[in-house]
Formats: sequence, structure tokens, C-alpha cells
Amino acid sequence: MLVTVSDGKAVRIAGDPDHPVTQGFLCAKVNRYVERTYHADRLTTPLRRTGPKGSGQFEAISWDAALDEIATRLGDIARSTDGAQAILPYSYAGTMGMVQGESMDRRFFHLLGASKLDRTICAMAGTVGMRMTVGANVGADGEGVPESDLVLLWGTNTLTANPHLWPFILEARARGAPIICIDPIQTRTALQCDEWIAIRPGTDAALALGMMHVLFAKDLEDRDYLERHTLGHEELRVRAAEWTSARTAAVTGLTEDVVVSLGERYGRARAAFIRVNYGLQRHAGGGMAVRNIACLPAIAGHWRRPGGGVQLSTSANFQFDRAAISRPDLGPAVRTINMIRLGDALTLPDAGTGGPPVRALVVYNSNPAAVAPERNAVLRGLAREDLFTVVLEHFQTDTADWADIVLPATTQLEHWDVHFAYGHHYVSLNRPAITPVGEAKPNSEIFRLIAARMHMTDAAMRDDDVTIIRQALASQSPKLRGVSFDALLERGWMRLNLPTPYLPYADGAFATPSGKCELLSSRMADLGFDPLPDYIPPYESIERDPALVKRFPLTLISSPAHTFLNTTFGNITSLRRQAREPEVLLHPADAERRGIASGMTVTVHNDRGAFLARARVEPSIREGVAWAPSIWWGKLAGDGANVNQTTSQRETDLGHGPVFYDNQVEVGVA
Ligand SMILES: Nc1nc2c(c(=O)[nH]1)N[C@H]1C(S)=C(S)[C@@H](COP(=O)(O)OP(=O)(O)OC[C@H]3O[C@@H](n4cnc5c(=O)[nH]c(N)nc54)[C@H](O)[C@@H]3O)O[C@H]1N2
Ligand SMILES: Nc1nc2c(c(=O)[nH]1)N[C@H]1C(S)=C(S)[C@@H](COP(=O)(O)OP(=O)(O)OC[C@H]3O[C@@H](n4cnc5c(=O)[nH]c(N)nc54)[C@H](O)[C@@H]3O)O[C@H]1N2
Ligand SMILES: [Mo]
Repeated sequence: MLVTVSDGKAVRIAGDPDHPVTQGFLCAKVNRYVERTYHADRLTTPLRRTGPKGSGQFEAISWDAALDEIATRLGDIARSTDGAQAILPYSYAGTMGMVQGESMDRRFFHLLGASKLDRTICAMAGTVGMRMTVGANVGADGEGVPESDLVLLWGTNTLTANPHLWPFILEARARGAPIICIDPIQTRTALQCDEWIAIRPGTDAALALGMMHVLFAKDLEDRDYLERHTLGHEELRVRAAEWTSARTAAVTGLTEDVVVSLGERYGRARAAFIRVNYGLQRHAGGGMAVRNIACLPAIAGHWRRPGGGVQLSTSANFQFDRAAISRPDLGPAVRTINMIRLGDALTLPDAGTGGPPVRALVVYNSNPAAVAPERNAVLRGLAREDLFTVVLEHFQTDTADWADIVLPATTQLEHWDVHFAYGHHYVSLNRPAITPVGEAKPNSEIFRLIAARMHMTDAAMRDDDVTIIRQALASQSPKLRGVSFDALLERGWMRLNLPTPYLPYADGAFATPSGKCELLSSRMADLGFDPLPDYIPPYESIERDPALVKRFPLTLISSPAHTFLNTTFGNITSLRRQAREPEVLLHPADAERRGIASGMTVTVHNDRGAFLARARVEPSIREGVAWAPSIWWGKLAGDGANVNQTTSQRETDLGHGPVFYDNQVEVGVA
């Protein structure tokens, strides 16, 4: 991002036209980052709660008073019989950098001996799915897409969630590649594609198996690649034979023609690019689904060529020296709490994991009162009078309303950081463009200050932000060779030490224990799963819980609204106006059955909770599926509720991830 500053104020923000991927444009949200930074509601001083929990009543206090209170309260808990494990950090990506999200904060909690947080909320199921098959969450390079001859956008709303890939896709299309979208919703991305395949949610693993069946049955496999670079292809051939197009069609809710045609086109293509993304892994079998899809390019030999392969993420190529910046060695062995089970962690006496209850919660870079599943359980926990809650934030979010102490944090424009990416291969340096707004401080500085107040004398708590950036870059990984602080200072970004386009598995060399693409995986067997690609139905499906599906017949998907970034930007007037109000999209047949017409206020509910939304009735969604573009701030909705009132704390098959879209509801006129 290029920021224009005039008289010390940021006045304009733009993409860097020289950047090979972002090419001078920003997404709809980040375009508003200046408006967000100077928003009238920006937190500018520390605050102490004056009213009841959740009331949002606070008074301004000094940094000294705030830090003293935090140090005293955390110190008391650490010294009590419950010990420091009764303290839980809660964070996710924030502004997504290494310094403000994985350095001083981590060192502080390690030294303190606080509980660890398993940061699963976004990507873990798919990440582990990739690891099982190809060895790492490393896949094809988006910059190769122009050379691909078939593009599958599989469980991803590219134009909303990842628009910088789109120009590459258009180039492939201009050279003749058809673009196919596999999504239960006809998203704005699906509308721009040549074909929309409206799959039944949570059944992608079965579709991949059905495609494998076609590949083997019609001799479209790459025998040479299979022989040389895969493990278990004979066993897989037998498994795939079970997934006839009739069986695949019955499970996925597609026609046999669609399944066969997709398999044939994939097999006949030379370099098909599959952009699989995180939407499709938010179901019980989400890890297996990604694992199965990751097998396809090995079967068809597409990894050999630029533009061929699967991309879930590029993040694992950014091998910063994470241990050096987060210093896990500083602390004792402690329990780990899964962030998607925050409701349980705060309401069960042993936090759901054995050990002491959670008595203090320190939240930064996240808004769990809005984004975590089973929101009613989370709010019950945050309401506990005996819980001491600290929130580091830009705004008075749903979560900040429940805090005892709120601390004002800096934004992207105000602090140093170094960034990995998950859609491309460029490291970015973030230099502060302006001085902090009000009394805001960087997360890193806040943790340095709390540590000093708690008399933590370890030298690790005194490194400054630029030192941390240098430590992150001083990695032994050849992929970071040549990527230095000084070079980044000059240009802002640098490609990892990888060829362009990067073909990770053209000659095999998978990162699995066998060095092969593991179609048959003994690690899957060790985890108690079928070692071969398999189909695991959603928890809330006709296969696993028909009685529940009878009561709650609609599958609710709550993927991102175009103008929100999770809940970040949810309070920005211009963007909220575009998002209108909480909505739910229904198929006309589902709406008619319930006497619902577009514009009516409806209640969306299940046994976990309910929220109100305005109905939008259109055939741009699969029958039996509903879509609530997300994530709204609860406090900005008329009923104070949001979609996570209905979602569950259950975990995916692999990686202990969330199952946000494995969620059956009923919708009725309010
Ligand atoms: N504008 C915007 N951009 C964002 C974000 C945002 O909030 N707003 N969030 C960012 C973050 S943190 C993430 S993780 C990514 C998420 O972006 P993506 O990885 O693209 O994931 P989602 O948007 O959750 O889901 C993508 C699509 O998957 C579809 N889907 C749901 N269930 C299934 C299924 O079972 N099978 C198939 N085939 N499709 C399914 C949904 O309908 C949706 O259109 O986006 C990032 N970019
Ligand atoms: N129903 C449903 N729920 C979902 C999802 C979904 O698709 N549907 N998506 C899930 C996904 S993929 C994700 S990644 C999570 C995201 O959940 P979160 O990580 O909680 O993301 P945000 O809601 O964007 O909240 C980030 C907060 O961090 C603050 N922040 C940003 N930068 C900084 C900083 O430098 N310092 C401090 N102290 N604060 C900062 C922002 O102001 C914002 O309030 O939500 C998940 N929840
Ligand atoms: Mo995410």
C-alpha cells in the first residue's frame, strides 16, 4: 500500500502499481483504510469499565493507571493456586503482521506461563489436509494461472475474498481457459464464471472422489507421474472405482452429467489450476475434502506445468524465524485451549480441558464476541463477574464492550511490521506512515510495558520492533535468502527466493515423510481416519442426523460480505451502507414454502440461538441452502444478535478447525 501523507495526516491510500500481484489496486475494504483510521469512534485513550459488564460504559484513564491495574490483576492470578494457566491470551490476525501478532505478545505469555491458544479459527482443517497429501500447505503459484487451460474456483469467492487473483484468471480465460465455480451459492464470482456447479454443502470430498473415478475409468490419469511421484495409486484406483457417477451425484446433489463432464475436462486439460479455499473446509469433513482435492493434480499430472496444480495458500513458504520472534523456549509446558471453543473455555469449571478455570482473558487482534462460534456461550462467559478481561483494540467492538480495561492500539498506518502473504510469494514491510492517533500504542509496545510493570527482566522483553523484523528475516530457510530489512526498506516488498512461476512439485519432491504425494497416508491412519481419500458427511446432515435436519432443514452459510473483513470495517459508515443490513438469501422454492418474500424480516434460528435478517429471495442459491453475508457486529444489529448465535463449537476432522457452515437452521417470518 502506498500512503500519501500531508501535514502529518494520511490523505490517500492506493495499491503499489509496481507490485506484480496487487498491481496498483486495493480491495473494496482496504480502500477505506484512511476513513477507518480517522473514524470518529477510534479509541484514543485507555478505558476502565464503570457500568455493568457488557453495558459499554467506560471512563478514560491514564496509561499508567491501566498498566498498573493489569499488572496487579494478572500478577495476583499468576501467584494464586490456579497459577498463570488461568490466564488466556486470545488473538488472531489483526493487521496480519509478525511483529504485532507473533512477537512480544507471545514472549510475554510464554514467560508468564499462561495457557496457550490453538489458533484454528480460519485455516487449520485445510492446512492439515494439504499436509497429509502433499506434505505442506504449499501449492501452485497464482502467477502461473495465465498459462492454465482450465480454472476451477472451488469453495472460494475470489472476487470478494481474494480479488488480486482475478486479473490472472482473466488472462487465462483470454487464452481460452474455461472458468468453473463450485459453490452452493451463485456468488459474484460464480456470476462471472463460465459455469456454476451448485454442490450440496460439505460434500466436496465426494465430488473429488467422483472425479478420480472418471480419471481412472477413462484412462485420463498420468501413469508416469503416478508411478514416480505418488504413494498408493493402485489402492486409490480401487477406492475411486467405488465412486461411480451415480453414487457421487447422489451424495453431492449434482447430476451424473455434471460429475462426468467435470472429471473429463479436468483429465483432458494439461494444466488445470484449482483455487481451493477456506470456505469448503468449514464442515465436519473439511480436512478430508482438501486432502482429496489435493490428490487430483498428481493423478492427472498437472503439477508438471505452469498454471497446473492446487493452491490453498502460499503461507508455508514464508519461513520466517518464528521461534526467534515468539520464543516458545521462554516458558513452561502449559495446556492449550482451542480458540473456537472459547464458549466452553469460559463457562466450564476446568475450561473444558482440565486444569484451572480461565480467570483472565487478554484479547488483541480479534473480536471473539462476534466471530467465535456459539456466540451465546461466548457471551455467557464474557459476562462472568469473576473474569478479568483486557481488550486491545482500534474500536469499541462487541468484545470491547465486555472488557474491564480497554487499551487503544495502532493501525497498519501507525506501526512497523513485516508480512507474509497467503495468495502470493512476496514479503512486505510495513513502515509507519503517520504517528499514532491519540494515545494509541502498538501491541508490541503494550506487551513490553506490561512486562516491565510485572518486573519481567528477561532481555527478550526489550527488543524493539525493527529488531524483531530483523530477527524474523534472519531465517536459515533458502526461501528467504536475499530478503533483507534493508532491501525491503528500499522497495517495500520482495519476492521470496523462488522461481517465477514456482512449480513446487513438477519433479515430485513432496514434503511428506515418503517424499511422494501420499494418496495413501499412514499418518491419516494414525489419526484414526481412512488412509485413502474418503467422504466424511457434515455433522448436521441427512446422513448423520436426519431428525435434526427435519427440524432445521436449511444449511446456513455465513461467508464474508463483500464490504466487510470478518468484523473489521463493520462499523465504517460507507461500507455498512453498501452491506445494507443483515440479510439472508433464500431460494424461491424454500421461501415460498415458508410464506417469505423479499424484504420481509425473518428470524433465522436453531437450538443454539437466533438472529433477525431481511430476506432476499433469488434463484442464485442452491435449494436447501441459505446465505447470511457476514460478519455483522452484534451491537450494530437491531436485535443485538449475529449469525454466530447459530453456529456450533464442534471441530473439523483434521486440525480442530471450526465448522461455521455445517449449520442447520430454520427460517420463519419474524
Ligand atoms: N471481502 C472480504 N474478503 C476476505 C475476508 C472477508 O471477511 N471479507 N476474509 C478473509 C479471510 S480471514 C479468509 S479466511 C478468506 C475466506 O475466503 P474464502 O476462502 O474464499 O472462503 P469463504 O468466503 O468463507 O467461502 C468461499 C465460498 O465457499 C462457499 N462454500 C461454503 N460451503 C461450501 C462447500 O461445502 N463446498 C463448496 N464448494 N463451497 C462452499 C461459500 O458459499 C463461499 O462463496 O477471505 C479473506 N478475504
Ligand atoms: N459465522 C462465521 N464466523 C466466522 C467466519 C465466517 O466465515 N462465518 N470466518 C472466520 C474466519 S475465516 C476468521 S479468520 C475469523 C476472524 O476473526 P477475527 O480475527 O476476530 O477478525 P476480525 O473480526 O476482523 O477482528 C479483528 C479485530 O482486530 C482488531 N485489530 C486489527 N489490527 C489490530 C492491531 O494491530 N492491534 C489490535 N490490538 N487490534 C487490531 C480490529 O479492529 C478487529 O476488531 O472469523 C471467523 N468467524
Ligand atoms: Mo480467515
